[in-house]
Amino acid sequence: DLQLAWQRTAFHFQPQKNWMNDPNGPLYYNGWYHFFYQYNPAGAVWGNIVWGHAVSKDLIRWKHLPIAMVADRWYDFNGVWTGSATILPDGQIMMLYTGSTNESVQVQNLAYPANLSDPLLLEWVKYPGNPVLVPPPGIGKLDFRDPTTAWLTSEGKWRITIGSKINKTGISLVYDTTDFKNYELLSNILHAVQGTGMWECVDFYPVSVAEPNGLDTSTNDQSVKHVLKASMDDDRNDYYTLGTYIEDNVTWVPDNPAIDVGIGLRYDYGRFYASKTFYDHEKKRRILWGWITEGDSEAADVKKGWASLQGIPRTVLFDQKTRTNLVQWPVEEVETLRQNNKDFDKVEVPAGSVVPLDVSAATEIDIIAEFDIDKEALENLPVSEEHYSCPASKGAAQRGALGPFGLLVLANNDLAEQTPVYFYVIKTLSGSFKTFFCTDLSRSSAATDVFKNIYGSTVPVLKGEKLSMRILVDHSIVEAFAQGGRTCITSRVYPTKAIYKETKLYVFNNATTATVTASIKTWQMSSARLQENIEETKER
Ligand code: DQQ
Repeated sequence: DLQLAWQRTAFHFQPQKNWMNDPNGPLYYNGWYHFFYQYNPAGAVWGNIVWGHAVSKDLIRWKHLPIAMVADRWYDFNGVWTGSATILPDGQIMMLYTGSTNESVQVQNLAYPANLSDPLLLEWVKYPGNPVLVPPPGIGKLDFRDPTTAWLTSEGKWRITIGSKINKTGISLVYDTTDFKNYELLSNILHAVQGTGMWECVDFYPVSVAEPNGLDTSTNDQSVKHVLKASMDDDRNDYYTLGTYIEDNVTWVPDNPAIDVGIGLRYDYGRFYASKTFYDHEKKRRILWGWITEGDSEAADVKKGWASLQGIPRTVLFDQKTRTNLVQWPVEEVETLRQNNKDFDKVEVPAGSVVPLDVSAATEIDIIAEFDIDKEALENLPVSEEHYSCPASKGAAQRGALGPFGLLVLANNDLAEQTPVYFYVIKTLSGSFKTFFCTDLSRSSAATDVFKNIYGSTVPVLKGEKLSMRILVDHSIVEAFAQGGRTCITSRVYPTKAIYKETKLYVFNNATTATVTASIKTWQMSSARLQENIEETKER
């Protein structure tokens, strides 16, 4: 089936076949980036979970390795679930992961490389004393999973946190250890938020408020804020909040309780779940991996023989301009795939128009676009909907004075299929502007069995800044970043007509009054997988 075959990506991480979910234990060791992931070796649906493993020199071109850990002990018999790596100062690697036992109890286990002088870390040993942690009193047997990377306390102990819930309150438990084998449960919890349900895949790390680089997980001084992230099992989204970690109290306090974990900011307003960061000490950056689920039917996944992608790894930094959010940006290495640059300088896009962009291929493309709104329109903008929201709007078809405008990706010739990625600007009752960034899947596919959400949220725009977006399109995935990565939207798209040579790119402006001027740079992306590329070429 040509349409299903087209959905496989050219430069996103995915196993050769079958089901994948959460990123696990990412780390940099001895010249290689290691990536482990939740994997079903037996099919394209969730189940039989083991740890897949791959390595790369650049986070983009991956070499698949044998499965790192299988479910071969009573304490992980029902699955080798999610975990995190800690690299000790002496170079040892401690891998803590959740096992679902033969009785489906969630416990934490320790594993380590059999041979640290093997840079590929092919073989993993499970500690004979496993499990190292079982659900403590008061915690449900099914509510205790996904240990974090450990960080050092000022006393020199290692500290981890593990997500859970009590009734409907999401919480994160804290343990101290010196050897990763014996643990002390602390009486304080790191944080709790009522009504948020089970916290999966908690992540906890410092960001520098002063420097444009990432920080080792143990860094803790006056120049940091701490990010707490939880993956909400109830609504399947990753929420993060900036705050302060108070070591003595073993607690973390959000900067703004109104946007606490599970209430406020999301890493991504599309599909993005169970994410995890690690510190890349080689390049002094913190890198975020996120699992990108499918938005088609399970039957389609079974038919194509695979399900899920990982997003392009992103560098994460505190936004020193707004000071209210993080910025996320695709790792710079992805730019090594860029070729055939085409620039479209100052394209006038009058209200209500669509302008084709002559790029030879638009299925594997990196796009950067900047928009200027004509001044008069901005000044004369009437006060509009105080309560615009991407998901609650009519998408790119809903016209306002100052938007929507942006790009139509994965579009075909007659625009029967199109995925608009756009800005929508309103003037609020107080007279200030508010900018929204959205992706509209409602016309993305003629297929009826795929999700057609309208995704998005607000994006902070500071005085004097142009509106800018970056979009990575790779067959069935579209990753969109606004204002340098303040707001991100990842979508899965399943066109039936806008595929292969029929995939086109347009700039559009569906505002009722304002003309926008767009400056757009595009690059065709070469494949990160040489072999698959040859196959695909044959197919065409
Ligand atoms: N996936 C794992 C769990 C985790 C969940 C099981 C999140 O450890 O809580 O595959 O997607």
